[in-house]
Amino acid sequence: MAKQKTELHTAGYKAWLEYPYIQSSTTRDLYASWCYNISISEQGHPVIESAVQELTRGIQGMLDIDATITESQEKDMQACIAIGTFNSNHPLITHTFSEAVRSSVGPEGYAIRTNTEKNCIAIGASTPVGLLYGVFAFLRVLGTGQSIEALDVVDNPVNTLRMMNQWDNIDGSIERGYAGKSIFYSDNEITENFDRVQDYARMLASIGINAIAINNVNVHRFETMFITERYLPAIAKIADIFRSYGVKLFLSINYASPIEIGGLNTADPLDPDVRQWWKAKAANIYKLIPDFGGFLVKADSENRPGPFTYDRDHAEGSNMLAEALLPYGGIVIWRCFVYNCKQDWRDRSTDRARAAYDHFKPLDGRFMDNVILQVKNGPMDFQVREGVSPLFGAMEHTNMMIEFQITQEYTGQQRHVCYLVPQWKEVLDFDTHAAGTGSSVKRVVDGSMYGYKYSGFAAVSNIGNDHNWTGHLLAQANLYGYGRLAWNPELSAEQIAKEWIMLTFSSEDEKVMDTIHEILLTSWNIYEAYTSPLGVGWMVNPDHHYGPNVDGYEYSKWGTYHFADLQGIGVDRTMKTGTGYVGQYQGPNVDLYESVATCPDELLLFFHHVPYTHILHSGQTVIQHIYDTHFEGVEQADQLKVKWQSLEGKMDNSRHEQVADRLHEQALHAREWRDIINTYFYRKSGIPDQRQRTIY
Ligand code: GCV
Repeated sequence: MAKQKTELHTAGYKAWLEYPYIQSSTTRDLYASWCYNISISEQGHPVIESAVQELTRGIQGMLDIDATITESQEKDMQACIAIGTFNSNHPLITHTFSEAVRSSVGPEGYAIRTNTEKNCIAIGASTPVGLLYGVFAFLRVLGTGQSIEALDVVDNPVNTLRMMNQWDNIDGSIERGYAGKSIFYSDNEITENFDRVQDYARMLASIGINAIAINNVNVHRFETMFITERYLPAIAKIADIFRSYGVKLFLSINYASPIEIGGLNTADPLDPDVRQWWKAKAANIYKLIPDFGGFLVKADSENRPGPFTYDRDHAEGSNMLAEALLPYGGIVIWRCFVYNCKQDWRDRSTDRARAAYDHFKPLDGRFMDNVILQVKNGPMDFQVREGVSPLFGAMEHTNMMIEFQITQEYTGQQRHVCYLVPQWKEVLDFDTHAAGTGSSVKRVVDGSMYGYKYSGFAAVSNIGNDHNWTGHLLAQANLYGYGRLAWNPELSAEQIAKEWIMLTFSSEDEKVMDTIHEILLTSWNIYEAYTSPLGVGWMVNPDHHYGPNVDGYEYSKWGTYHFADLQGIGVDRTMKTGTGYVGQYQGPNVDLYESVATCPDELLLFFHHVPYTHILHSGQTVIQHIYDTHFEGVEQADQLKVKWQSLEGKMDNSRHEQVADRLHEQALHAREWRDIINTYFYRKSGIPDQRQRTIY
C-alpha cells in the first residue's frame, strides 16, 4: 500500500499545483492502475519535456508513484499514459485518435481518450503546447476526483490571446502589487535566480496563459532600456523559461524611447528617422528573442508620452510600431485607457467614462492588422461595480481584447477576500447588442463576432514574491479563475471555484469544499455591500486606494466624482440631462440606462443623479439602502471569519492561519467603511436610519 503522506503543504507556495495526496484508496487504486508508465515518442522538445515533468510530478504527488517513462512501442501493452503530437508516429496516439478528432483539435487544443483496447489513456495534440495543456487537463481530472475509465475529451481554447500583464518595475516594486516584491527584478537589475519565474510559468501554463508582458505599462527610465543590449540578454533568458511553457514574452515600451534612448529629438510616428529607429530596434530584439510577442503600450495616458504630442492620433501612433514588428509576426497591444487626468472638478460636462470611446471609435478601421486595442472591462478603472465599456462591440474593424485586473486595487488589495470571477462573468455575458441580440462581450473578445485577426484576454497579475504568491491565499482563486475563463468563458464561477478548492485543498472533504465555496462566491457582493454603493465607485483614499474616503477624489483632477450634496448623489450620464455617455451604448441598452425607471439598481448611481429618497426596485430608498448594505456587509464579513474558523484542523495550520488573519483584518476594516460611509451620508442628508442603528 502506498505510504501516507505526512508532510502536507508548504503554506501555499504550490498553489493549485499542490497535487495533494489522494486519501481515498479506492480512487487512488483506480487512478494508479493507469499511471505507472508514461509512454512518449518525442524527446528533446522543451515544451514536451515540461509536460512530461509535470505529469510525473502530479502522479508523484497525488498517487505517490514514480512513473516510469518509456519510449513508445506498439508491443508495449502495459497500462500507460501515452502522450504525443498527432504527427509523432506514436503508435498509441495514432491508434487512439481518429482523423475526425485530430482535425477538431486546434493549434493549442488537446484530446484525451481512454483506449481500453490498447490499455492506455492517450493525450494527443497538434502541437507540443497542446500536449502541455492536455497534461494539465488530465492532472485536473485526477485532482478533482473524476473517473478516468472512459475519458473522451476534445478541448480548444476559445480565446487565442490569453495574456498576463505584470506591472513590475526594475527596482523590485510592483505598481498596485499587494503580495510583496517582484519575482523578476530587484535593485534595478533583472533577477539571476529564475526559480520563481519558472514556477510562475508552470502556474500560468496550467491555466492556459500563453502570453506575458513582464514590465509595468508605466515604463520608467531604466525599463525604457529593456529594449537595449543592456537588458535584452537577460530578458531573453526569461523568454526561454516562458517559452518552455508555451508563454510568449512581450515588453511594455515607452513611446518616447527614440528620444530617451535613441538620441533623436522626436518620437513623432510619421518621422522617417523615428520609423527607422523602431525598425532597427525590432530587428535587434528578434535576433535575441525570435518568437518575441510584441509591444504593450500605454500612450497619452496618465502623463505617459504618446502620439498626441505630435498632433498624431492613436492609429498613426500604433501603426508605426506595428509596421516595425510586422516582418517578424509581432503585434502591438495598444491600451485604450486614455482620458484627461487633469480635469477641473468644477466642470460637470467632461466625463471620464466617455473618454475611451470618444478617442477610439472614430479611428475604427484605421489600425493595422497586427494592432490590438486593449480595453479595460469598464470605462472608469476596475471599480467594484461600474458599467461595461461601450467600446466592446463598437469597433467592427479593429482587433480588440479585454483587460481585467486580477490584482485587487479597488477590491480590497488582497487583504479582503473578493473572488472576482463572478464580476468578470457578468462583463463577458453582457449583451452589447452591437450586431443584434446575442452580441455578448465574450463574443467580441473571442473574435468571433467581427472576425478579428487577433483578440482575447489580458489581465493585471496579482502575484509577488510573498511565499503564497498572492498575499491572501484565497486570492489565488482569482489568478486561477482568470486563466480558466480566458480559456473558456462558458465555465461558471461556481465550477471554477470548485476546481480551485479541490486542487488546492484536496477533493475529499465536503465541509472544506462547501465552506470555501460559499466564502468565495459571496465575497464580491459582501465587499460591495460595505464599500461604495450602487455603482458610484471610488470613495477610496487617494494614491494608494485602500480604505474609505468618500471625498478622496471628489475635488481632484482625476475625473472620478460622486456629486453627493444634501439632496442626492450620483453622476448623470444620460443623454437628456447628463454627459451623454449613455449614448455610447447600443440598441436596448441605451433605453435601459437612460431611464431611471429601468436602470438596474446596482448601477443606478453610475448613470443617474438621484435624491436620497429615490425608491429603488428593491423597494428601499437610496439612503436606507446605503445604511442597510453597510450594516449587513459588516455582519457578513464577520460571518466569513466564523465560517473559516470552522475549518480549523481541516488543513495545515499555516494556510488556515494565513486566511484567518486576513479575514480578521477584513472584518475590522469593513467597520471603518461602514461607519465612514454611513456617517457621511447621514450628515449630508440628515435622514436617520429607519432602524436607528448607531451612526456617528
Ligand atoms: C499602471 C490606474 C492605476 C494605475 C495604473 C493605471 C493603468 O490608474 O491606479 O496604477 O497604472 O490604472 O491602468 O494604466
